[in-house]
Amino acid sequence: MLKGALIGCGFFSRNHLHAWRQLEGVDIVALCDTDAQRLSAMAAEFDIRRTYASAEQLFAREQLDFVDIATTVRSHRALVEMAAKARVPCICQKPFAPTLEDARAMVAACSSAGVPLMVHENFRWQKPVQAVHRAVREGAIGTPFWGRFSFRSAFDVYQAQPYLAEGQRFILEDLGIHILDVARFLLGDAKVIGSSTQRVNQRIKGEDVATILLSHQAGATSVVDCSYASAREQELFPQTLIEVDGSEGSIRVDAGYRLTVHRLGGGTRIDSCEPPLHAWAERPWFNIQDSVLKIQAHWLECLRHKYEPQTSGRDNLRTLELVESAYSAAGAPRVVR
Ligand code: NAD
Ligand code: 89V
Repeated sequence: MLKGALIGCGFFSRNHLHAWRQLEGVDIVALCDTDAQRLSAMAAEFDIRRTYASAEQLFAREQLDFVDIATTVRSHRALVEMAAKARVPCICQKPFAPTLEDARAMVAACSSAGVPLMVHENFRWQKPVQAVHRAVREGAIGTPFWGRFSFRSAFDVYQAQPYLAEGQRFILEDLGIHILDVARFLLGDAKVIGSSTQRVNQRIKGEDVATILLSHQAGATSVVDCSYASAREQELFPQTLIEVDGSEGSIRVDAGYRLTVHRLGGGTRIDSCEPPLHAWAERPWFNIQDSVLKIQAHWLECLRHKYEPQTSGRDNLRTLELVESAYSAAGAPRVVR
C-alpha cells in the first residue's frame, strides 16, 4: 500500500481525493491546508484523521511514499522544494510555476534529490484525447500535417475558482496551458509562431481569449484557440474539440464526444468517446474528473515501476515554454507587410 498526503484542500482537491479513494493500493493518510475550516471539512468528508496546518509539520511527522500538491501556483515552488528536501516523490498541480525560472529550479531540486516529480497535467488523459492519440499512433490518417485544438465556452468558471478573475494572466496560464500540452502530446514538440490575446469580459483582470499558431518539429502546423467569452447555443464546457488532418485521412472530436476517423478513399468510423461518469463525478465536469483518475493511476504505475511520468516536471518545462512564448508573441505582434 502506497501512503500519500494531500496539500491544499480547496475546490479541485475533492476530485483528487475521490480518485485516490477509487484507486487500489494507495491510501491518503494525511491532509494539509493553511485554512483550518477547509482542512477540517475535507478531513471529515474523506475520514482522514491526520491533519496539518503547515507543510513543514507534515513533512517532519509523516513517513510518506508521495505527496500530492493541489494548491494554487504561488505556493508550488516552496512546497515542491520542501518535498525534494524531505526526499518525498511529489505531484504538483498545474500551472506548475508562475515563471520558467521557478519551474527550472523546482525540476533541478527534485532531480538533484533523486525525487520523482509529476505535474498534474491531466487534459492529455481525457478519453477523447487518448482516442485521437491512439488513432494517430496506429497510422489511421497517415502523417499528420495540420491540427486544431479548440476550447470555447462561456461557462462561469469564476464562481468555483474566484482567483481566475483576479490575476493579470488568465486563460493562457490556466487553460491554454492544458490545450498547448494536448497539442504537444498529439503532434509533438512545437514552437509558437504567432499569438493573440484579448479581454472581452471587463470584470476580470486577465485575458479570456487566446489564439496561438504553432509549428511542430515533426512538420505539422496547428491552431490552439481558447475562450471563456464565447456564448454558444450549446454550452460545451469543458470539451476540447479536435481536428487533425493527415496524409491519409482526418480525425475529428466534435461536440458531445463524437469521434470521427475518416480514411482517404473511403471508410469512416464514428464512435462515442464520452468518458465514464464515476459515482463521485458530475456533469459537465466528468470528462476532467475521469482524467484525474487516469493521471493518478499513471503516477502509481510510475512509482511502482520507476518510470518517468509522461508529464514529469522536465517534460512540463516544454509546455510552460509555449505558454511564455505565447504571452511574449501576443505582447509584441509582428505585422508582415
Ligand atoms: P483553491 O483556492 O480552491 O484551493 C487551494 C487550497 O490550497 C486552499 O484551501 C488554500 O488554503 C491551500 N493552500 C494554499 N497555499 C498553501 C500552503 N502553502 N500550504 C497548505 N495549503 C495551502 O484552488 P483550486 O481551485 O482547488 O485549485 C488548486 C489548483 O488546481 C490550482 O493550481 C488550479 O489551477 C488547479 N486546477 C486544476 C484543474 C485541472 O483540471 N488540472 C482544474 C481546476 C483547478
Ligand atoms: O482545468 C482547469 O485547470 C480549470 C478550468 C477547466 C476551469 O480551466 O481551471
